[in-house]
Amino acid sequence: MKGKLQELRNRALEIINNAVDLSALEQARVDLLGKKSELSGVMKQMGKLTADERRELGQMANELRSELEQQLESKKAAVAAAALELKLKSERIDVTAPGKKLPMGNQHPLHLVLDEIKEIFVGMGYEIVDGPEVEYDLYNFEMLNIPRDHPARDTQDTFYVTDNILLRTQTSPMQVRTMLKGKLPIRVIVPGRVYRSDEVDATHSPVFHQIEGLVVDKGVTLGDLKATLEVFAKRLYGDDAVVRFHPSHFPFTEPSAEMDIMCFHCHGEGCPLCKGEGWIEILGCGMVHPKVLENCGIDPEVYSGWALGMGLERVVMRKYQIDDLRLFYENDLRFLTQFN
Ligand code: 2NL
Repeated sequence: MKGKLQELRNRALEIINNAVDLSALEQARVDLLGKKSELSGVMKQMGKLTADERRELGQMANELRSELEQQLESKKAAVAAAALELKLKSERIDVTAPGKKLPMGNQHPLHLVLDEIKEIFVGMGYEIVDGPEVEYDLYNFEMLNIPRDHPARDTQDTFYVTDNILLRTQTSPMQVRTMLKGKLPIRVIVPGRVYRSDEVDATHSPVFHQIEGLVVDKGVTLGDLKATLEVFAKRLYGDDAVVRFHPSHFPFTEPSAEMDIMCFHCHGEGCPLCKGEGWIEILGCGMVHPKVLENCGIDPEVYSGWALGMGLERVVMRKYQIDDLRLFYENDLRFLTQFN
């Protein structure tokens, strides 16, 4: 029996030594010291021994039990310490490590140029206003002197929601709303999203952006229009920008004009950029048609006004020589990050 205890001790110490975690140690404790353990079995057999043998073996067994308990405890402490160390190591944060560089966003080119244009007009005392994209036919067409049979009304161009409600095809309905409020004089810039039922290609999109402007006051003349737009062109394109006006037609202005800027590439000679013209069209404008003023409750005998309209995408495309409008909407960072 002594030999058995000796052999049990060796085996037990090895088991304890090999236990790698707390659950293995608990299992070892149950196996080695529990009621069904070999050691308990040895104790139970003590009755068969003589008193002397029992005293000697009993002492050995008790010593072995307390030795194993001690070994289990110290191994447990070692395992716990190792686990803690591992945890601390894996969770360590190096507060001195250099930070990760996050990619910085930048303004969309449409927004960049829109901000520039707004800034120029705000600098001249204009107010920026915006309004609904779902509009009444009345404000989008009727009040603007665009008759029922005008081609712009064609359902092929206009997204109708109901018979008399549509997605605005221009931002003018907001100028109508401004005039209907009746607070004069008016100096407003109206940028916004507009909708036309166009197929997508390099120069067309069913959703695009317009910037319109409206001035209504006593004694406003075509001279005011020309002077203001010339200053605008020079602020946007540089002091050496040269502009010209030529007659045009819009139902809501009379007279109507278009403003061109001398091609900044060939200076009027004609080149691929201006398609041989020497001049590039920038915007449409004109004196507000007396009928439009009247429709909006303003007496054309007392007040006059001028208005302008331009397509934001086209202005930006010319400014940065972008040849495909779809680039604005595709969110390709290789394109978008070129404008800062
Ligand atoms: C263009 C030309 C234009 C207007 C828009 C306007 C608005 C009111 C009264 C009179 Cl409420 N006119 N807007 C005037 C002239 C031209 O747009 O080519 N746009 C892209």
